[in-house]
Amino acid sequence: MSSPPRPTRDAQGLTHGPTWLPVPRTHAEHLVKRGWRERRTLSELLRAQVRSRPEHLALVAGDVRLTYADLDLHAERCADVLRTHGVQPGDRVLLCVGNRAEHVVAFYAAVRAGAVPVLVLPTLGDADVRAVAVAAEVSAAVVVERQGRRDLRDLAVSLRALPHVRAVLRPQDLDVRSTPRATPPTGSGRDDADAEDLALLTLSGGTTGTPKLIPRTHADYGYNALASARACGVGPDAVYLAVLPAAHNFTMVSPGIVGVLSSGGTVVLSPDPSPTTAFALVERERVTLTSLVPALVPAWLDEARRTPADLGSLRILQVGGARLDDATARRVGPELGCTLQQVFGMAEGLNCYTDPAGSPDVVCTTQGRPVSPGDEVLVVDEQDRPVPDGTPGELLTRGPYTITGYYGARELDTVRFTADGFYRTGDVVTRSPDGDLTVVGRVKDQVNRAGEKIAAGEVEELLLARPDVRGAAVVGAPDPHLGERSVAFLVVDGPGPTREDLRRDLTGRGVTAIAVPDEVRVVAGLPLTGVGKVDKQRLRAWAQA
Ligand code: AMP
Ligand code: DBH
Repeated sequence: MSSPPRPTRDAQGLTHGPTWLPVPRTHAEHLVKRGWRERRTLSELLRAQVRSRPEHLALVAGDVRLTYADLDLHAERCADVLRTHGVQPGDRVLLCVGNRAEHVVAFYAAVRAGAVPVLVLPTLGDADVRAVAVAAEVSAAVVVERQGRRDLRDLAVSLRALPHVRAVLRPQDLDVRSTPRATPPTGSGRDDADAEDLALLTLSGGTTGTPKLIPRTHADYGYNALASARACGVGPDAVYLAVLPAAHNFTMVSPGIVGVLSSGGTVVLSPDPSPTTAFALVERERVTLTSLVPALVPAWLDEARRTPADLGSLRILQVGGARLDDATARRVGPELGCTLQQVFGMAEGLNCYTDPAGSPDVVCTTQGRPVSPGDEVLVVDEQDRPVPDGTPGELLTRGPYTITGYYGARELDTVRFTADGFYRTGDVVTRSPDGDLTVVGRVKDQVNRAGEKIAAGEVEELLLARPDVRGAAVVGAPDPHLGERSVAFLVVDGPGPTREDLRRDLTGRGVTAIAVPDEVRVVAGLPLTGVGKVDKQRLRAWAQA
């Protein structure tokens, strides 16, 4: 692949030139022929459902209940609001709304106006949101005023001051509470967009530095959503509960909000991830599918034991975003009475799922297989040479819905992508002869103890296998003698193990003595990122303190 043209910046800091790389047309045509690329825009996928089942419930959020016809009318009206504020096709519109109906309405409205929503979690810090707004050169934003205890009004003011921003709206400005009874027929509008256009910018990272912008097209995101819906058996009878932040890629597309609404199902937004809130919604709305990060699973299992709520409608619990330990995985089926589905995905593209009908051993110990036959995966050593099945190596991937470059970040692209367009995931995985992937760690997530590399993920898995350990994270801390020593942060039941307990336990299980953490710190909880992944940056700072 020849090196792509670089964007340039003018005196006002605005970008000129390509900020993202469309798939070459002949390749796109090849993918369409194989059925690996959607030909309709995301909004056309929704409209097809509006036409098939206008009175079917599409969206529930708080006291807002919208049928497909209502959602269509609101999206249309909100698209007009955006246009009135000067939003034009191709413009970026930042959405920082939280799990509210307006997130979904504004998403489809922006897309209809041919604009590109930039999806931001309301837990992202002000400085990071501003950095995203600047990098994407957004021309408008929808920002919630409050999220939990966080006040985002100052952020809204500072966004308004950016030279490229024309309007900053609040969710209530979109007015989804009134019922717009316009003239039928619905689902007949037209988009200012084409399937090959940029559909949205989503964010990755959060655990390591400023988030990167990920350009996704209608064609690839729509395919991602529909292929995922198929893998999860999602159709019109599906009721999906969005417990995780709605703006996160897992919640949007795996199959999430876009997959469910493109398949005629119902999306229910939970205002918070607590099992008490969620279980009440499961019972009331007869939820069939929901998704969690591993950090939430123990509290859900505990609450399932005492809840009076009827969870009988729940068919699949998806868990992903970080590694679910095998011991907790085995508890899900028996204790929640539903099927566990592990999901290994990334906003950059690749989605892997375990088979809901698969053997419990595979479902509980692997993170599944790529959802598309067009996904290519390589497991490689440090020289990018493929390793044999069962040997840990870095996962590289390329495929019909995986990006080949970030948005406006050509320098980064040369590091994160190979010359032939594979994304370097940074994840260390093993692959079984059947093609199932198991995530064993991150490339750089290791402790370098006197030159010996200790894989944090492997030690965490061993620690989590203890009945008294509910959460575990291992990081390195600078050490005058060892270079780095390993520090295990543990969330425990009861007094928890001492270092000596761990030494006896781990060496008794045949584990090499250097893997035993040098220091054990019991904490009330592990610090988490906005979506709920363990925040290792913060833990490293704690370990040093
Ligand atoms: P992001 O690039 O921010 O979208 O985060 C994607 C990353 O989350 C992946 O590259 C993995 O490191 C991690 N991840 C997602 N799902 C899983 C999973 N099921 N098991 C382990 N790690 C996961
Ligand atoms: O962690 C992720 O980013 C993620 C996890 C599961 C994701 O993007 C996805 C599924 O699509």
